Amino acid sequence: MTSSRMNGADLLCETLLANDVDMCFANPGTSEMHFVAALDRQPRMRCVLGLFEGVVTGAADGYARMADKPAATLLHLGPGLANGLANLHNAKRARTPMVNVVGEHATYHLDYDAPLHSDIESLARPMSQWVERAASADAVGERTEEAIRAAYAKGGQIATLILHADAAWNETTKGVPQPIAREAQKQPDAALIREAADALRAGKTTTILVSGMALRERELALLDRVASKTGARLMAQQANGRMQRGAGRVQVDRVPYVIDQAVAKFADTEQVILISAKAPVGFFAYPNKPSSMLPEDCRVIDMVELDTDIAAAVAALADEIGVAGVEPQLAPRFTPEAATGKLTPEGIAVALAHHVPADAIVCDESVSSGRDFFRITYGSEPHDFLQLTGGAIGVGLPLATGASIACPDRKVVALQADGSGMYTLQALWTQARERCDVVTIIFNNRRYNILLGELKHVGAGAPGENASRMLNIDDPALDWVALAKGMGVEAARTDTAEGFADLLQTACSRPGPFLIEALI
Ligand SMILES: Cc1ncc(C[n+]2csc(CCOP(=O)(O)OP(=O)(O)O)c2C)c(N)n1
Ligand SMILES: [Mg+2]
Repeated sequence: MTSSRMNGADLLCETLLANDVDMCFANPGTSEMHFVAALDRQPRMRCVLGLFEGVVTGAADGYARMADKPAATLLHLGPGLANGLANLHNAKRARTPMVNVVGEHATYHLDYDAPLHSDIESLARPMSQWVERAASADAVGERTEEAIRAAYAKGGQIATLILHADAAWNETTKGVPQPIAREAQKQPDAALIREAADALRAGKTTTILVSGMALRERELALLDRVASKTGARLMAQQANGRMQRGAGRVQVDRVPYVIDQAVAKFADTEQVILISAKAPVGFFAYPNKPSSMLPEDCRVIDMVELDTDIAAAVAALADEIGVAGVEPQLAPRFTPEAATGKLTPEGIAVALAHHVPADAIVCDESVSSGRDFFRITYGSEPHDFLQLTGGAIGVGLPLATGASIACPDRKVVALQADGSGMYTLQALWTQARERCDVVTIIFNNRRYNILLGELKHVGAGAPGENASRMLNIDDPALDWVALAKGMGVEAARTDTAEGFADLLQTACSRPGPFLIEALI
């Protein structure tokens, strides 16, 4: 592309590409037409359409978690952005880097209060760490560079660039952009590493609680050796963006979701060392239960700041402790005995342990059905595990779609609760269109099962007529096979453990999207 013919939209596209952002998940409108035209002139940019903005932002999240680099999204003014916010919230919680481009009216059109006009900044800010406008074609390049820098900063952030239509369509005087120099990650703070090491050597009951980049295979192996040497317990945060697990890797448990179980886990913990993790708190408050899961006098050492090079910090801690000669304890390949009879969540987990292929990506939004998954699959083939991170349901199917687009050679298995799946089921259409290699398992219990439990936990008693109608989704029953087929995804249904194992094995051994409706 020659600079003389570039408009602001071209400059945006070229700036993204110059910085290796070559994936754009989109749902455009009129104000973004010049950006769409610019994408058309630049075949190096891959564009994937989502039929709802929650699919767009969730897919961008899944993509970045696997690609370790941001995708761009294209969203239509305030309402388009607003439709995508819940999954931006999840992405923010996962520390996913992302560059959102939100179209906006031409600068001079704002005065007319046209129907789609809204306060975009106010919508963007809660779910974005960086929000700016590009109001002229010449400003677009610099703003885009700032957005990319912001996306990579502090371990991964959401950057939202508001692009005025006239900034997109006017010609720019700027030339073809060069890649920007990104800020280097901070080296670990030697004093903090020493403080953590001293604590580990103090003979106290200690948990090393990890998340983020500390959940990669190599870092977990090092931390396991640190834990073995010092007698500490290694544990993962309850919800994590990405975790490497399975046979040949360290077996790491997560903080339980259920408050009583979590409090019990930490009951005699005297110290917690946080590595890229947060001190554990209840997902919600419950009457007469604590908000923090840690005992009151538990010492908390936060070993790394957000923008620290986590791999370097873990290596420094291992050095300081001295782990030479300590072998990591790696999970052996292990498959539980095959399940039989009526299909249960446990039976599904057993089949996963048998049939999920090596190097798969497992995306988990199984909500109440997935609680035994870890225990049963420690010895499954090694895989990456991506989770719902911000509690805003409706990320599972988009997440799997984005992960598959980032890693087309790997099988993706989506564990999807039925109620949550209905939020963004349009992702199945994108999977079919992009030929994504995704096996979706719908845990069809025909209810918001977790909420039936929560009703009890908050002390509200048994559900009556109105409560039942808000927690059961069985009338009419959703036909997931028909829904999937309607969007171009092959599907089948089963209610037995044997039938499920057969379907899973078949689905895992053929390419392309497939959905299994598991009646549990
Ligand atoms: C965006 C959003 N809306 C609503 C909720 C409240 N909520 C939590 S779980 C849930 C239903 C879960 O049902 P399902 O996905 O079928 O999982 P199950 O509990 O049956 O395992 C709802 C509505 C939420 N967490 N996020
Ligand atoms: Mg359900």
